[in-house]
Amino acid sequence: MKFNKEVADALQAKNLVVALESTVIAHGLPFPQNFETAQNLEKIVRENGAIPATIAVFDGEFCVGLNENQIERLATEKDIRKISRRDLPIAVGKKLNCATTVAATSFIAHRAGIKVFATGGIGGVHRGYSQDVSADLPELANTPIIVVCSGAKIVLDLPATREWLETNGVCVLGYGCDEMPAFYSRKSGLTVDERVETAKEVAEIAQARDELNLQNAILVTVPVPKEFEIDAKELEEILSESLVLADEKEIRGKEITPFLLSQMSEKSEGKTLAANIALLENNAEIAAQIAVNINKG
Ligand code: PSU
Ligand code: MN
Repeated sequence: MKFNKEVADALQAKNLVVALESTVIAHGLPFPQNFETAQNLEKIVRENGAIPATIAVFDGEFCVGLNENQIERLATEKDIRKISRRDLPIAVGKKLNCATTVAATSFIAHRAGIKVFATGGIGGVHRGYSQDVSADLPELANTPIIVVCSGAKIVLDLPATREWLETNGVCVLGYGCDEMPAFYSRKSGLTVDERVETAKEVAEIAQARDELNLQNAILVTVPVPKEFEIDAKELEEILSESLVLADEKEIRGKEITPFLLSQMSEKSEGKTLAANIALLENNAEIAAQIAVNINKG
């Protein structure tokens, strides 16, 4: 594991570090928005009093905290592999360059001693193909970290994903909301386990989790900022068209999300992309505030 100096110092002094995911940069957003967003997320974490640690793998080394050149490589190079837990030995053994999913980022961040991790949407149970369950879910069930997100990726079966989290002991908090957000939409009809209003409450709940020695993640779900929300009906339309297309082209497994995201962005004239960036930025801000409050506790 390789820490950049800033992250190493920040972890040693206190624990004012927020982990950031890299798959969203390499495979979730198009260039150049991916590069700009990755840099902005780091800036937002800093402005809110914490140190950002974007996590990725270069030459088979787990990098915790990247330099600008590494972020640029993630945003531009074509052969960056999207890796989940199952790929970790391959990434290290074959000295690959990789972007880490929520599962792989959580794995590395937790082992680095980082307590808070911000992302856009977690993986989950796929629609119409319920054998495809993202490795994000079992990772969250077994990693005591705080993940700040806007729910699960919209392309998934959200009710099935919600059930999975409940069965497997992942505590789902609604940050200023009573329903679990549905990524681009603020509502899903699905409940959260508790509504919270402040970063301080999240820090207190996380502290209690640790005292109870529970090994599950806490999922802090934050709705997309209102002005970027996309009407659920409008979204459903473009999503089902994109799903049909994916099926026709026989796109499966880890290729499916990047394909659907780019299709939806095209069909919505960039609205889904703008919403995705807005929620990522908002989540980074809240994650930093949570990190600050954990350190006050
Ligand atoms: N949510 C998005 N875009 C993404 C992802 C999530 O809006 O690119 C990524 C995350 O890295 C997540 C991964 O961990 O997709 C899950 O992929 P899979 O379903 O293949 O496990
Ligand atoms: Mn999957």
